[in-house]
Amino acid sequence: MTTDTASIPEQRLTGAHLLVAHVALLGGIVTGLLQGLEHAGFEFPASPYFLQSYYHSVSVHGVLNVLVWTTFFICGFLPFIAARGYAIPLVSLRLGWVTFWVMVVGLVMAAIPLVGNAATVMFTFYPPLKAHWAFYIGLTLVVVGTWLVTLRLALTHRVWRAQHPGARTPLPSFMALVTMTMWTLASIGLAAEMLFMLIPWSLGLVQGTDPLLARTLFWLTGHPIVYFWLLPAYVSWYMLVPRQAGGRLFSDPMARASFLLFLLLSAPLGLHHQVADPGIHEGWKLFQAFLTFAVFFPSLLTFFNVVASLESGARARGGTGLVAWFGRLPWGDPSVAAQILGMLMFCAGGIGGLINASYTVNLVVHNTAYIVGHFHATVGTAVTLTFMGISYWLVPHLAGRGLWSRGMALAQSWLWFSGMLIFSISLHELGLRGMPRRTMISQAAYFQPEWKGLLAWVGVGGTLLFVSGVLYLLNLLLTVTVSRQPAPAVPEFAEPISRAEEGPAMLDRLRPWVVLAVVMIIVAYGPTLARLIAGASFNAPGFRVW
Ligand code: HAS
Ligand code: CU
Repeated sequence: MTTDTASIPEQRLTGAHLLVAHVALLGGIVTGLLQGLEHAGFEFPASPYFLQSYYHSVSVHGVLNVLVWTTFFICGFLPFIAARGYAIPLVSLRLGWVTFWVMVVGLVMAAIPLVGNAATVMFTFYPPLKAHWAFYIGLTLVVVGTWLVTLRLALTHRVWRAQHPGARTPLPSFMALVTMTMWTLASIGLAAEMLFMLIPWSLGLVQGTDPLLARTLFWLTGHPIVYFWLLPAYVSWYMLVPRQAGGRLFSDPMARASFLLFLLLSAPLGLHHQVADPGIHEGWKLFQAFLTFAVFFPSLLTFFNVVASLESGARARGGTGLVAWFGRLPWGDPSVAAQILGMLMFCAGGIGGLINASYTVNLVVHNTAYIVGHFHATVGTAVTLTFMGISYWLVPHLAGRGLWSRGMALAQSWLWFSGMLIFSISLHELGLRGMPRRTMISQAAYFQPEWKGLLAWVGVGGTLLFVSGVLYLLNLLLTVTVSRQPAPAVPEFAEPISRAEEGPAMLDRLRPWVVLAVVMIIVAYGPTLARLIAGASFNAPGFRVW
């Protein structure tokens, strides 16, 4: 199904994205360690030359981890996978490099105020917190870069289609294209918030802003962004891990259906982040709460399909029994182990998401440490540990040298998983005991004695995660610099048991689904946005509080 089509220059482009991603991750784990230790009772080492406050740290941590690490990894990984799926080179390497530099220029623009404490506004940058204009313009450029990635995939798709009329799109390429299309569509909310509200406001062109309208536009993109992080991990779970485990993909049509459902259902449900916001009608909040439960289904399809595929691999390796086969997966392969541990954590993290989404229960957990526990299990483990598992074959491939140490990689994966169990469970429980999120908690006047024991565990978990992160980065660094091992082969894609041709041709179309997705967004958001825009009052002054 695959041939190695990635030329050396194309590989360099992938490598460049991964390099930026990993530098960001380094900053993310250092700040994470300091925050975990602060929770455990150590004094936060604020300094005018480094991190000026706990909140400065949280802003840097959030932006580097969930915006930079994820986005740059994805924009390197998905085109790589798409090209292998199509078995032709992607069009215009030049467009690829222009895209990369647009994103890097944007990143540097955003990073200067961020590091300089002029954008201490968290990764959600809710107004009336106000950042330096370069932060908003920089992030907007990064988003524009992601649109160009979509464009490059779409142009390649056209070339491939002309050469293969009537054939089904290779599944990995289809998944990459659907993921980028979903994201491009969903990022319209963020683009509107930036262009019409935050950028003119930060440049002083308008005096005030409307926080509720800004938040609503933000979450129109802010929810689907979590699936922009998740779906590339799903690509690996469907297309690569089953093959790495010696098995086959259970069903191609079911996998396509799952991705198309994400295209339809990712965007029209961001209001589940605003259940506690006044000024939005409960009817629409409830409607979007139902849609949130609907987007659970493509993940259920994924669960079923991926478990069945893994089982086929484990049984081929001699696994037996109803559940005992699970032990027969190639647990000694760090790339596989990391990703299966990520899947296991996602079972818990995803169920936590359903709790968040349960309208009235959301009022109990909203803005508490519970949410921090949730997203460290999802983006912090399901996604991040999967990306680490992918790096364990991708980086050696790009570098042309074998992984420096498999043992260290295995230890790192288990350490991340166990550190995160401790960290995330403690935060969930602290949230249920009423501890707020995004707070320098050891300084809070309302500090509750019953939080103390659990907070120590947050420090322990955070430290284990830091050690694991350092082992990961060190292993990759040694791989690209001193490893003498021969470069490994890239894992082939899993062959499906149930093939694309067995499903309806509709599952290989994109345009009708995009139209339907737009209609869904208009139905779910139209009335609320129309009312908020009609009644908008741009009178909130900006604040710089830290
Ligand atoms: Fe979430 C808040 C609801 C998924 C990330 N979420 C957040 C925030 C982040 C985040 C970052 O409804 C905080 C934003 C902020 O700063 O305020 N989330 C959900 C729901 C899902 C969900 C219903 N979230 C994610 C994913 C994320 C992510 C994925 C990142 C990648 N989330 C919410 C809500 C809030 C929220 C509310 C707002 C809370 C508030 O009040 O602020 C669902 O998509 C989850 C469905 C998935 C599952 C898991 C299925 C399991 C699978 C694993 C397969 C396992 C295998 C191996 C194959 C139910 C697919 C196992 C093998 C065996 C043999 C067992
Ligand atoms: Cu959400």
